[in-house]
Amino acid sequence: MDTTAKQEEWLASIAAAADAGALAAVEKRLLGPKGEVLELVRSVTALPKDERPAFGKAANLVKQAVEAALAAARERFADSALKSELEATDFDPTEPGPRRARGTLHPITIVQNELVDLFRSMGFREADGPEVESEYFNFDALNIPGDHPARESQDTFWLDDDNLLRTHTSPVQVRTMLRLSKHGFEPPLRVIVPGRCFRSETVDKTHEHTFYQMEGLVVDRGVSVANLIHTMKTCLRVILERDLQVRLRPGFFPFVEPGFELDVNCPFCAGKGCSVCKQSGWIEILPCGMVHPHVLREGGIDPEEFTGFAFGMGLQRVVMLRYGIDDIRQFMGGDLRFLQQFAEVPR
Ligand code: FA5
Repeated sequence: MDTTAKQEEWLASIAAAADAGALAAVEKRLLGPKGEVLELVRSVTALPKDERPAFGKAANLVKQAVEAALAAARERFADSALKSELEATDFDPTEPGPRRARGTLHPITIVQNELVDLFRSMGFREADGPEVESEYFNFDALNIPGDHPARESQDTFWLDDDNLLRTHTSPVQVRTMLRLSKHGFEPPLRVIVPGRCFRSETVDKTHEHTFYQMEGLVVDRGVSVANLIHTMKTCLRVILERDLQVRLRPGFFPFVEPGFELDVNCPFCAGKGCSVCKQSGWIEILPCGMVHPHVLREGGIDPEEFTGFAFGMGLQRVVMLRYGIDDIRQFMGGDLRFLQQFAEVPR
């Protein structure tokens, strides 16, 4: 059989196909189950043995040429189909694509990261605890029994009789001390606990139902109020990037003795009195104190041998002072115009 003539005939029928449908029909006729090209290849078995090698080789070359021509024709039709689709949709493929919007860190995260870095540089480590907390760790272990009036000041979201959404990060104090003493370790202990807290409060300019605190706890031999004040002042100076006036006044928390409230002079009115500081000229920012002996004992640490200090910083308040934000509701408001002002690239 003249394979060259056959090849020419088949290539011509491929070239003559006017569209993708016609090409598919040609392909079926040539390479389908009983296709003409395959029949040609198979016909080698009918030849005398000495003619087979030459014929087989020629038939395979024809098959390859047909396959290549079909592939090229398929591509041509695909290209022209895409082209006509593009023309119909008025799409300009040379235009640059849409720019992907880049997220930025939330201002609370920015300040929290800086605080964590600062406290790490002072030898603190980070600790964590559950947001769904037991009544025992949130209150009882912190020297706040069921009938204690201090419970009234922390309106609580109860989940059932024993569990609640933690109202502060202080429960992690006892959890951390217990973890340490359970394994036979002794202080020194220096931890910070950044975390989310919840209170069933009426939301206003300075109060949210969901807010962030950063707890700090230091336990060692001979820890004093002087260590506490120095640490707090260092922290505020670094994080607020200025020397604000601070004042320390007695504050009551059942889990510290003595307890303090560290206030800063209101930067929004320079202490004259405004709606942010509730006309007092001061913003309460850092409740703190010396860890109560009962709490050390709950954590498995001997209060005769060790003393400690603790603080519970309201993170939103620090962020508000740092950036001059006068309404806490902005943080959870989801307004991108507000959030994008703190454009810091995630690290
Ligand atoms: C406490 O939560 C104590 N656990 C703090 C503490 C820790 C005292 C260790 C002593 C030793 P207080 O309820 O004052 O204290 O809250 C601490 C800070 O959290 C407040 O100063 C305030 O900045 C912030 N905070 C409290 N409630 C809210 C709220 N509803 N919205 C936003 N911030 C709040």
